[in-house]
Amino acid sequence: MINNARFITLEGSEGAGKTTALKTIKKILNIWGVDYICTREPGGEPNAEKIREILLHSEHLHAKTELLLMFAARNEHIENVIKPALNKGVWVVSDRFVDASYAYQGGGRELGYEVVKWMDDFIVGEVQADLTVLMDIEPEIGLQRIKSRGQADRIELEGIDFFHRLTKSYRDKAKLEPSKYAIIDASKSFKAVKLAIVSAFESKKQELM
Ligand code: T5A
Repeated sequence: MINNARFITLEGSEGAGKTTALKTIKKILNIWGVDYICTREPGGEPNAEKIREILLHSEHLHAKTELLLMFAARNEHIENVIKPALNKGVWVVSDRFVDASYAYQGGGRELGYEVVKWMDDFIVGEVQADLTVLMDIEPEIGLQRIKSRGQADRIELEGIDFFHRLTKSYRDKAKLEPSKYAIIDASKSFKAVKLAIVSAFESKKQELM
């Protein structure tokens, strides 16, 4: 934490409902009277958005290139958006952050935990999330939900084993620091998911405010 501002991240496999969850989080923060910005990864600022294009729409990328580009985009995002906001006392809500690299590149691409941890220490350092909302879902359900959306990006085209590995990595990471996480059963109905998020934020309110 820098000043009193808090850093909240939203994570989960494809189609877990992060975009939908973000709407609920915004409503909660509005009720709490918090000054906040919403951002996303990969992206969130001009250079990082250019890197996002390469990441999601290149025909092929080597796993190590993918990892390096994720962290290159993240460095721009941290230095130009996240740190300045937190330093001004503005909360930051990011749709994905470093846990996605542990899950997708460490787990999915099988680069392993240690290499991502090294990059995390080097690039993210102390700018760690105060709260990570993990939208936990079995990949088959999430992928079914996004099937009708049309053109899939490069990562969405991976096989089911990739998504099983990344789902496990998300869960394993959350076990390392359980108090930092709100794990939401994202397979439930819209209403049940919304209630679970509201309840998780209520129970963390004293700690965060
Ligand atoms: N990536 C990212 C890495 O590999 N490493 C990294 O370090 C980082 C930061 C980003 C990609 O980059 C990868 C991960 C991703 O593959 P993106 O376009 O930003 O790509 O995609 P996602 O973040 O995956 O976002 P999605 O739009 O795919 O998923 P969401 O936001 O989780 O899902 P959402 O809310 O759009 O919902 C999907 C569908 O499900 C329905 C919604 O209406 C929607 O149709 N839905 C529900 N249906 C039934 N019940 C519910 N409870 C529902 N909730 C939502």
